Amino acid sequence: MRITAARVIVTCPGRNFVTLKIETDQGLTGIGDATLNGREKAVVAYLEDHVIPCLIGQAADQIEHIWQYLYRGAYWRRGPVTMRAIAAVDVALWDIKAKAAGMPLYQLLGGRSRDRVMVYGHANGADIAETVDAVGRYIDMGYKAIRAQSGIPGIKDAYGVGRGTLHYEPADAALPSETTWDTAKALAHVPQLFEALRATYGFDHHLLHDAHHRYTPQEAASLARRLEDFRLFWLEDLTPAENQAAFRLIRQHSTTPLAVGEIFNTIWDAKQLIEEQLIDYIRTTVVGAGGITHLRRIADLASLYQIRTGCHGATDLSPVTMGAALHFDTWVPNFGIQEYMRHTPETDAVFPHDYHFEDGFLHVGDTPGHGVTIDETLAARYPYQPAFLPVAMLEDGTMWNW
Ligand code: GCO
Ligand code: MG
Repeated sequence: MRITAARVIVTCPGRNFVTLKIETDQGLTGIGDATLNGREKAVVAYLEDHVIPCLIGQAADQIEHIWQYLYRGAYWRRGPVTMRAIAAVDVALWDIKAKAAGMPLYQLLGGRSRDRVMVYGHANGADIAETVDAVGRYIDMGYKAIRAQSGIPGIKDAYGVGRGTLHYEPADAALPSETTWDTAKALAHVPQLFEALRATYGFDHHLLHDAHHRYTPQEAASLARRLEDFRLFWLEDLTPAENQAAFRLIRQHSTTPLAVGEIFNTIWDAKQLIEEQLIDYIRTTVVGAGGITHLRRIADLASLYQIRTGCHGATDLSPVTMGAALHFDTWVPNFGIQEYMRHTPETDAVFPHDYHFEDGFLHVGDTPGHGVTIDETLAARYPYQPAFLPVAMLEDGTMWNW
């Protein structure tokens, strides 16, 4: 089975998505997600100019060879653009292989390790009272695990606080919007949020929090320690992880479980964090790190150290990534949790899929392939809209980590 054609489909049913469709001489097709939030066109150009020409004529069933061809063969390795392009090819080829086998993708990976996949949703509010109410709504919807973020007095547009309740979208403007950050205010506020949540709902649900890379290692250690009594499922991205050794300081001071990795591209970004057991959950997902082929290597390394997966699942990862991730989650032995930010009905209509949510869990479908398709006629009705992620600044104008 040879690859005869491949093309990129860009659509914006409320937000931008980049999808690669691969066609074969057997009539089988497959799709993969290549969306890189706020930098979509860079991946489109990389795919169209540098990847697709190399794919035509290759054997569609040689997924590993094509992966190595695009990774080693490019000479220029890693990086979010390259690895998302590779992921799109990889997922489309797994989709084709599973269709050819007449099996859902999780069967090709080795079959089920579980019946269903626990997910967490995003509850947010302008202040603590609103977030407490939002968490209650997620509990009512059946969620077992909920991420909680709230506005912080004195901080303009604190990370994670949406404008709508369910469909929070950070990439919201044609140029980056400016938000502010103040660590002292956040450190005083976040423990109050979790105190209020535990006082209201008790300890029967998992609670999570995302610090979005804002703290220094020392500040991160102090926050992790102060949150211990509220028994979080995890505390995410406490400090930027380019310096993996920075997590030693946090680890020495707290037993709060730590999650990192949504912006990692390869196993090398996580190697020290995993080998020194500096984290508890690895957040990298299919589209972020070169597809199923590479993500399973990261998960296997993590499993040696009892580190579990917690795949990134924000709305900027399309339903194609969510579908592929659910096959991965259903198979991976060291599964932890899956993030699930719901897509809008418009997005769901462009990407028909066979997974479904029930009682706090996502259930993978049994359609051959990864179970997600694209309605190209509908997709064409939603042209690309420029949208950047915000930037964050301190009060004096110093650039900070968004
Ligand atoms: C998360 C993330 C997202 C990111 C977004 C950026 O934990 O879900 O931090 O909300 O900010 O994916 O594109
Ligand atoms: Mg995050």
